[in-house]
Amino acid sequence: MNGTIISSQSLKATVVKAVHSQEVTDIHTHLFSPAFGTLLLWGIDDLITYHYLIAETFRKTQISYEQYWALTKTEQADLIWQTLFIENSPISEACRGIVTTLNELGLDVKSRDLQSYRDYFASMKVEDYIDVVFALAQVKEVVMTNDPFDPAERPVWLSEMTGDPRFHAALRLDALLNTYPETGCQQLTAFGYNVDGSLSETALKEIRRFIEDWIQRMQPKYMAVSLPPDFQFPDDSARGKIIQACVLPVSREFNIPFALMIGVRRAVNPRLRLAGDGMGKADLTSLENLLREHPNNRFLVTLLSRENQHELCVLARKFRNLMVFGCWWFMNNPSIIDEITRERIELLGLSVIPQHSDARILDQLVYKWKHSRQIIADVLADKYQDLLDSGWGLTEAEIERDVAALFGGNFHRFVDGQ
Ligand code: HDL
Ligand code: ZN
Repeated sequence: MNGTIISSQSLKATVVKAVHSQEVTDIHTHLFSPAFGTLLLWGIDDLITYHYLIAETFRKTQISYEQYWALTKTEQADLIWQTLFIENSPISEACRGIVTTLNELGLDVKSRDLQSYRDYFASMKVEDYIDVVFALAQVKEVVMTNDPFDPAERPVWLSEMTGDPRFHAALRLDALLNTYPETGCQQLTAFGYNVDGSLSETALKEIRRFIEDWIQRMQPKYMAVSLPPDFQFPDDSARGKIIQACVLPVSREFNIPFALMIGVRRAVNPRLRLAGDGMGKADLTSLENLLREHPNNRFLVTLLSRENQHELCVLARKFRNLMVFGCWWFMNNPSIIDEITRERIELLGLSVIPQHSDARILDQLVYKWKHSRQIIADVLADKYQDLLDSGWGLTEAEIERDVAALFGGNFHRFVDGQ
């Protein structure tokens, strides 16, 4: 063994240092490189009007949906700030996150002076601010969520734009897979693909061509789709047929994993718009079928129900073509991050991707990673202490090696098919 064996006394400090100094690959975000212009959200008013805080504000005010959506973004932020930060303590995870971010940026959060925060961001250029945020959050690179059906995003990909190498693409297929009969088919026809509602052989070939065209254009790290809790596979639905005939073969041919994000029930309250999505416990038999019947496909999977997390770990023990990732959305809260990270380490060791940020606003990287690093460090310190208590010897270099795997190495090896 190379290096000095660390003592129990120095273990926690060693783990905290390794976790907080390790640059991370953030494998799922809704961020955009500057080439996408205003699609990249940043600054105090975008932070405050994040859909998580919108949902929380409605619980504390009597404003109607119509009145709220008629406000300007600044007026919405004023209302949220007054409601959740002034009239109430910002104690929820989404609120505390803004406090952490402002504090990490060196702003005086005790002043609660929203205008002073606005003045700070007004003085910032986004290209410079990306460097500030990536350095503060210790983020090496992020993976975006890229939708070829999005009318705002699509033209940027079709232009001769040059991306920022720190922003990787992910080809998001929700519109194709979840809305093919309603809208996907018509949109593909409009894009020049010879498809039809009955998914003839020609249509399936054309859908493969569409996916291949966007793989060539985006060079994505993976393809992704979010799925409802009642997702079935195999399945005679348009989604089941397109996954079977198009996505899985292309995934193998281009050596690009398929990310499944299962458990979302879209628009349970449509009047909340982006904040109106809900969740449900999934039947993981469909995922099991995919893993077993397609051993040469690789699947990144994250689930939205806390009640699904333990069985996901057991499935991952059965199928090495399953990579468990992140504490997604309603899972991304300290109590649940702690619980599921512990069970993942206990059942899967160091063969998981413990976290992603899901950041929609650039500045969120600062708090989402600071908060998660604290929890992951606590879990790892406890697990390493259990190991030392069993007589094992550990070096600082080995802890750094393990953390590097969790914070990017596992992702790159899985994506590269190693
Ligand atoms: O479907 C997804 O990728 C989700 O992450 C949604 O974008 C959701 O609105 C979200 O931002 N969750 O954090
Ligand atoms: Zn997301």
